[in-house]
Amino acid sequence: MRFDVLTLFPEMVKDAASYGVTGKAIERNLVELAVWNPRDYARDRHKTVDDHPYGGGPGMVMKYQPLHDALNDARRIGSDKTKVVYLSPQGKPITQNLLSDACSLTQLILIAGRYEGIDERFVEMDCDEEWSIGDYVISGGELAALIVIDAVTRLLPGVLGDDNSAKQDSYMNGLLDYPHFTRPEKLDDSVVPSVLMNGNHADIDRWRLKQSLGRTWKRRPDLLEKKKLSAEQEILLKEFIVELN
Ligand code: 9D3
Repeated sequence: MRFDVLTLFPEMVKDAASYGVTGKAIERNLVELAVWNPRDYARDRHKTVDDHPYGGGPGMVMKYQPLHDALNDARRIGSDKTKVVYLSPQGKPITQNLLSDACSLTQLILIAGRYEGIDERFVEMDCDEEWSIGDYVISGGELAALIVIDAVTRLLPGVLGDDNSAKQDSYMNGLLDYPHFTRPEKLDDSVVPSVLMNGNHADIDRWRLKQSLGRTWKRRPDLLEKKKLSAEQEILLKEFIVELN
């Protein structure tokens, strides 16, 4: 899998991706990351990449030509399954399912905008999809591109240990995570739940699943409404609710 990011801040993307899971995946050649700066494709001597919006109004808009020429170079790398995605607040909200589907691509080209946005004709003519990271405002597409790169990379074969990916499969599936504890056993008056100290792994699994169900019920009821619970899960959630009272 390769990621190509069109951005006015290429170092921001390269640097941030060099840490942790994404950094390791790049080092191990499990993914490739290249950045393309539209400014390198500007044709005037001031290397202009933005201009005033037609119709007036505040801010600036990224010009078509530098984006188009940068994208053509990114495409010239050549890959059999390429998608071009513009990251914007107007996009389809990103979900784990959308990102899972992206894993079957061999090249994902991400367009990070700055200023008020980009010329709409680039979205229409050059991009395949428009994605958003959620209903809040950030200052440009770079952090959104990094989120996509991070979340997709974690799903690629060989990136996470077997241990971790199995866990991801069972718990990612529509429930929030259970609480975690490590040493020491006692912090002032707060102690680790005793079930975790007894070494009974069936009890521990049941407790964790109950916590996951209970937290999801309390904090994200929207997730539970979408999910069909098994008979055992229904019982555990009822127990959680009873134990609350
Ligand atoms: C405050 C400016 N807004 C005027 C109504 C428009 C606006 C333009 C550009 C808002 C944000 C941005 C920059 N945002 C992104 O590039 C972006 C983004 C986001 O802000 N929210 C959620 N997902 C994304 S993906 C890219």
